[in-house]
Amino acid sequence: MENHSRVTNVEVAAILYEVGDLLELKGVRFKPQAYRRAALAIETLPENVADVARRGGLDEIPGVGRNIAEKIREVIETGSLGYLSSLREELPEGVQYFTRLEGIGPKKAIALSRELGVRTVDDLEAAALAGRIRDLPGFGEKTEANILASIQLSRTAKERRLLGKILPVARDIERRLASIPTVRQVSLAGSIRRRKETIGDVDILATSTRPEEVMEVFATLPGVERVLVRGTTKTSVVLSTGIQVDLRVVEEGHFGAALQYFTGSKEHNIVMRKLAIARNWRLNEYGLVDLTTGRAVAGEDEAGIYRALGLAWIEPELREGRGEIEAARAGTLPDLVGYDAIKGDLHVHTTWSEGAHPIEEMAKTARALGYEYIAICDHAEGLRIARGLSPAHLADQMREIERINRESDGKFTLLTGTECNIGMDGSIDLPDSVLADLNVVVASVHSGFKQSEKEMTERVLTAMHNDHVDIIGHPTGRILLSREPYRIDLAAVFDAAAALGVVMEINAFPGRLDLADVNARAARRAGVRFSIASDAHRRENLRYMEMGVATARRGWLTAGDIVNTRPLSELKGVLRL
Ligand code: DGT
Ligand code: CA
Ligand code: CA
Ligand code: ZN
Repeated sequence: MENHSRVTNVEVAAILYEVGDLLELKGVRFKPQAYRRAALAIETLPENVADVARRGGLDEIPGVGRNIAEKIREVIETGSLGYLSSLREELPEGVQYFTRLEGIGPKKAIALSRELGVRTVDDLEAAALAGRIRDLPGFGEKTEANILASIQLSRTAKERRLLGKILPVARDIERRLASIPTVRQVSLAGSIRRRKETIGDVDILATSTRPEEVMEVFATLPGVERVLVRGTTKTSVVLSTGIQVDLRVVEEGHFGAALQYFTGSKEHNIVMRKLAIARNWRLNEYGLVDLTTGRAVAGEDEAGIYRALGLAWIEPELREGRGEIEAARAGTLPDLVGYDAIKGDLHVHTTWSEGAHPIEEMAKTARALGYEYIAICDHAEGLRIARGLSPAHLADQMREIERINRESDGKFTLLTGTECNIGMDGSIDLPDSVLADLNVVVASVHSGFKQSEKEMTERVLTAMHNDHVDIIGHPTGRILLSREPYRIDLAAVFDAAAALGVVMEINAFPGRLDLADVNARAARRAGVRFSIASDAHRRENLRYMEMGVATARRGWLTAGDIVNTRPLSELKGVLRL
């Protein structure tokens, strides 16, 4: 494989998952789980697996033994895996898709494939509809009906995706639609406009003098794999990445009402509708209508809908039916932190540990984003898998950072720091004397997630009582769509954080968003201050900050709640730099 087409972690994971699936189909024991464990570890690896391989770190990845490491190297080098190809040849084509259907195990899947010669779920559905399954030995009419129902279910149950992955795709489509001359207005709607952490499907709204033309462009956009519904008011497509996108073209007079309705959330809209009903008005996607007079009260612009109901306009990030409408009525909505309010990033990795770019590259990109400072927080020794720094190595890094600062024009500052590891007993993997010399100490849990709630709470509290610890990194350890948060008494942690002045991180990495919106809101109520940090492992990741700000906004946070909205001069007081 060529250098420029290097495999992604997701691609490697997909291959390992398929090996696991096929081994299971063959009835092999234990190995399928091993492959899946390895796949999951790779999928959630914060660094490109090819980089890990290059420095010989593959077998340090949890779940990756010698044998699987070998396979991974083959995938990295050749882009494919011979073992997978031979497994595929042993089994009839298509079976792995059938076993993903509810109620179809390996035996049935193989029988269906062999007896009917079907290769795809579509073929299987056609066979079921033609009544060809009921006569197979061991099947019958009821099984046939169940298979049909499972196929339908698999089509409606949408997989959720990370906001950070989908937002750029959605914006690209939005831009393409906006560039059509007959298009007047375009907006994202639904969960993606609310910046929810995961997205079911993308909703887009537009107005145009020629709806058919807009739908034609939309249905034939590059990347569209399948058109699910095609009409002049609504068209739904599935992109080759499996993401569904719904476009609705509405009349200009209804745009505001439609935007309000399709932005949701459903919970928010239910409360809105109640307010309308109380006035004998009707609120739907076409407008707000006074039922007494039959006249439209609002509908053209979204703010008008809120105004007519006696409400301040509500930021989409707040529309979850969590008290925002009451606050809008009382005039107590928070002045949410703006996307442009961030002055620096307090958790950035470099090539000194597991990052892909050197300090100066990260600094350059951060400057281009308009930041005043970033804190270089590479891992410390305790995290072997991430090539953590020894105290001596860290001292070298500090000297390097001081040198760069000395040679800079003074408009941008690199802060020294660490993302140290919180051990099982709450200990920190750097001596106090080293911590004392650093500007920013982020401490995070990276292992031992299975501790009891009591143990984990004690562990984190112990770390927080270390005077040198400034920030707790990704405080619940969750990985979206794959790992639950560890058990911890967050209320106790937040109370202690407020009392001790320890800052809670909102980690902006798309798979983390940790603290989550609701947790951040609870922490704010407890008087906690926050850092929003990208946890960048490469230059481009610095842009993940936006997802962290979105999470903060969904947690009702203001700029004053967030330490890195302060200029460097003030940050020094806040973090005891
Ligand atoms: P998602 O796609 O699962 O991430 O979440 P949403 O919120 O984008 O949900 P979606 O795509 O099903 O619908 C988009 C918006 O349309 C939703 O946020 C609110 C509105 N909507 C959809 N169905 C209903 C409904 O049955 N009742 C009400 N009140 N609103 C609905
Ligand atoms: Ca949606
Ligand atoms: Ca939708
Ligand atoms: Zn980190």
